[in-house]
Amino acid sequence: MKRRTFILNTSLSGIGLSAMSTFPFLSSNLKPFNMSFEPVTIATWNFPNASQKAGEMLAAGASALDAVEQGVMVEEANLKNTTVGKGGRPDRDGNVTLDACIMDPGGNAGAVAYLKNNTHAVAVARKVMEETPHVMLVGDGADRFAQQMGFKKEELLTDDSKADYLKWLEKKEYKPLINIENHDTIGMLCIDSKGDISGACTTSGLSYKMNGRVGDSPIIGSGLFLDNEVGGAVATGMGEAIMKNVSSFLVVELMRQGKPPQESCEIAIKRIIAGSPNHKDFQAAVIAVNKKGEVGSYCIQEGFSYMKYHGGKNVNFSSDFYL
Ligand code: SD4
Repeated sequence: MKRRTFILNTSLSGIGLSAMSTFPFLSSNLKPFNMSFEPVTIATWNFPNASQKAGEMLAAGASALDAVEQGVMVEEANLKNTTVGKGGRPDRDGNVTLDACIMDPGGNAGAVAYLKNNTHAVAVARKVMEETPHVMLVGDGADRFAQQMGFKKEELLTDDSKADYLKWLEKKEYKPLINIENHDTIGMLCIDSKGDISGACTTSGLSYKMNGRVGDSPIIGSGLFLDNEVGGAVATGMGEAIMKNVSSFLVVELMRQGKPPQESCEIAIKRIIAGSPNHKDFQAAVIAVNKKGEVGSYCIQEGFSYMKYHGGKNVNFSSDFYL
């Protein structure tokens, strides 16, 4: 045993259950024996089935990585969700293209962008993380890789999303709406009973975007960032603003400096606002959790909410907002 590990294990023995919240800075390999943590799941918007799935998996002992993947997959498969997975609205040329990413407690990351033929973009992103030397695959390469990994080709445009698209074509007006009407991306963070954190973010992006457009959701640091020593953050809303400010990374770095998740989220959103004279016209939101399980959330416009599953309770909270 290394000397530092020995000292920590010795000095923490007997502290037991609350050791993680007392010593949130401990990395997995420095945690004392017999320590457990009450798992936490948080997720953007009001998707109770997704947070319930992840929360129940964590309660049954699943890893944060498995729980976060399965949790967001609930929304990818939800045909009523018009901004995630199958049933997501297409770009202006009628193509449904998905963006997703995932991170594990080791700081490993996988992402796909402009994925055209598979509902579960997050599962393909996980394969990129685990089966390739790369972090991100896009377009045809991502599609080919998914098929090589055994994912079956699917049609992502549904009868409903096709009907909406045909209606949109009548006017071809491109105006991102502010809240849920056009933003249902799911970003999720899970902390498991070992105190380890994982995160995922998955979307079909802005409805009727330009062909080829990729937003913040699959970009590590923008749509999602985490550090197992500190905590994690996920973002939703206008991807261009979030990317320009690398908002999820910023939130985690602020928490690293000791700021609580709520203050960290507020600073990150105010950074976007300060650089965007048109911020009244769009939504941007971040949620965050630190290693003590404390949660924060902030956004520009009223109307954003997030789910939290903790201690068997699955609750939707309205976010604080700027305007
Ligand atoms: C994007 N951030 O592609 C995503 C959109 C989003 O809820 O969050 N929708 O820009």
